[in-house]
Amino acid sequence: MPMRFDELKITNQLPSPTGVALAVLRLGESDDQPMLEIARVMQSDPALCGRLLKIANSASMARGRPATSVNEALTLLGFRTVRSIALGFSLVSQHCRGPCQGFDYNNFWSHSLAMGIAAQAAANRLGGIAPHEAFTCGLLAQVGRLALASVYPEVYSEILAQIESGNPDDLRGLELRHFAMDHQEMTGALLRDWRLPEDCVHAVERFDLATAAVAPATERVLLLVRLLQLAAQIADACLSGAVELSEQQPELLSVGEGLGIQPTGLRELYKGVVRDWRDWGAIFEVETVAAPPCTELLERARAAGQSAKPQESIEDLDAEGRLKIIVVDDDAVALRVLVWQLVKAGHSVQSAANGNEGLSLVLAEAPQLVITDYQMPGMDGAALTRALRQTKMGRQLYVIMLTGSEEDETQVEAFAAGADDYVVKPVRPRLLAARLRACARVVHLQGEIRREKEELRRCMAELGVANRKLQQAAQTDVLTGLYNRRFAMDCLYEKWNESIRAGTPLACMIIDIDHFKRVNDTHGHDVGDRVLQATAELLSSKMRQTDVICRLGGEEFLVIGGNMDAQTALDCAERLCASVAAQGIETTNGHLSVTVSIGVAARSVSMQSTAELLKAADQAVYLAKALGRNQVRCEATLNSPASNSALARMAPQSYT
Ligand code: GH3
Ligand code: MG
Ligand code: MG
Repeated sequence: MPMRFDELKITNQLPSPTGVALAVLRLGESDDQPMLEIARVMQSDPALCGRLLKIANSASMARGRPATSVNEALTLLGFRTVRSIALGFSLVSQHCRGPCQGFDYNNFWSHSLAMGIAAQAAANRLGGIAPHEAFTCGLLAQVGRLALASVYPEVYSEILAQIESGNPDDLRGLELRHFAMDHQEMTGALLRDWRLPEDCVHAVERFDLATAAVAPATERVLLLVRLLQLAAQIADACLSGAVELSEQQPELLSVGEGLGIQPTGLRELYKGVVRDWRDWGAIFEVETVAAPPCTELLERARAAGQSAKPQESIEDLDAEGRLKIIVVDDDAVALRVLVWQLVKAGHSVQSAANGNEGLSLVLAEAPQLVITDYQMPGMDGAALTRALRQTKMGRQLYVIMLTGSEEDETQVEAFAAGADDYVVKPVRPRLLAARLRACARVVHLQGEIRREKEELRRCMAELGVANRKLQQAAQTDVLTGLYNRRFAMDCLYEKWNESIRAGTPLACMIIDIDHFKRVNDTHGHDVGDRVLQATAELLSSKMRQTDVICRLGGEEFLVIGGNMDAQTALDCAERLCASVAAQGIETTNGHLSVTVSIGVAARSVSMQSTAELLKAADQAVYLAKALGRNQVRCEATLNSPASNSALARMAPQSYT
């Protein structure tokens, strides 16, 4: 029997952001959030902070000095981008694998990430749509597929197998047949649930439909739809392993043209996307499959038996300021002279006789400086530098280009390829020494930045752990391990607002142990404590995971049932009441048993606040006590004649 979205939501199997991502999402919409508040929230998740820093410093984002703190990353990226990243990262990390066997989770995220990056790059180019918005839309444009795979793992697996084996029905057709809902609709529902902008929701709901053009939509939505269609095509190309766009993607070229992007522009855009996709893939821990030339070379070097081991980062200078250098030159004599000069100056030097050999050696050895000749047969100095700059290690390298002439054009080309400096041949020793000092200063500074970053990361990790512990302690009741009263009140307030916003029911119950004072008086306080613990354990074991149970104080507990109506709460309370009465508790004074009285209340339209809801539950407990204890009462029974006379016999008292 197919379920509706809100029913599916209760199953708790739908993908949803958690932890810090959820907190960041709740901080709101605008870019003028107080930075300190956002940074405070973010810092409780060191892993997320680390990734943010990486993204802020990634090739497509970095401007000048690298960001070394969360605050800087926030300023650089803007709150809304950070919000998208947190959301994406939270989803990817929770759903990088799952129960649906036929669903390729990694492929899904790899494609989604490429779509996000492509949509962002296209939005950057075209204007009209904020790039962070395009990124979120692209990343999540097909999240409904993940949701269906999560909720219906077996059936979805079968559907995917049917498509593989050539079932003429398309994926959406099969989804509709089995779930009365297709993944586009599911995507829309999820994005709406996460409160993403309505335009984004409309766009993801229709980007993949043949009817996209027919369904009425605003200009902005139509533009977003086109961006997503382009992004989907680009993502397909990325996953096919294409390093560059070719005529083999005529469909892609024509979608690009529809958006006014000419083939050359599109090729440029694609290159950028592939680069960012690989960078971000590493950050999000999603596999990306393209094989750019440098990886191939690395593989070749490995196959040739060299111990190619690309290193994460370059080591700092050693104590004497000695640099680890690789020199690449096809001119054997010039090479020997230069190596000799460098060794004499105290550096550690290795050499290669051509570009390809040089690339393999650099990737394997991770030096601090590469000095390469510009003009070489095969891979020249510029190509070598460009290939190096595509690798993580190569981006941090200092590269000096040896040029044959001082002509402007040659130097401009050397810098364009990514060189940090140049030296004109023949190399004059004093000039080279001066250049090396500049290089040493940069290497040293890089080392400092890296150490600061590591220190910061370590501090953030410690802070995160301490924060989490503190937060947990501040929310927990020590005796029972349940949430405490403070948490209960915050949580009730949140659920109250959520229930009003979403128009869903909300119930709560106050559970009070009967004649508990007698337990203390008869058996002592320790036994009383044991009874409290055992009752708390029983209550938690009987509730749904989504219900929140807390100790209000003394021998009183509160259960908050989000999305729970009055009748469900009553049934549940009856079961709890019977379970407690039936439970025997092992104590140092032998076997004991207790009973509870439960007051149930549900939010009604006439109620103005959580205080009124609690008061109704409190009065219902009071009534249960008056009517003889070991029973459940709800607010609706409060004004019956029987209850009025029972209440009249009781002394005024409150149970909260
Ligand atoms: P009723 O059925 O009307 O609820 O009677 P009662 O005895 O349960 O209620 P009353 O409020 O009179 O007594 C509650 C007792 O709970 C009094 C207090 O000493 C005891 N108490 C409160 N906190 C703790 C605790 O942490 N440990 C123990 N052992 N007893 C506690
Ligand atoms: Mg009591
Ligand atoms: Mg009490």
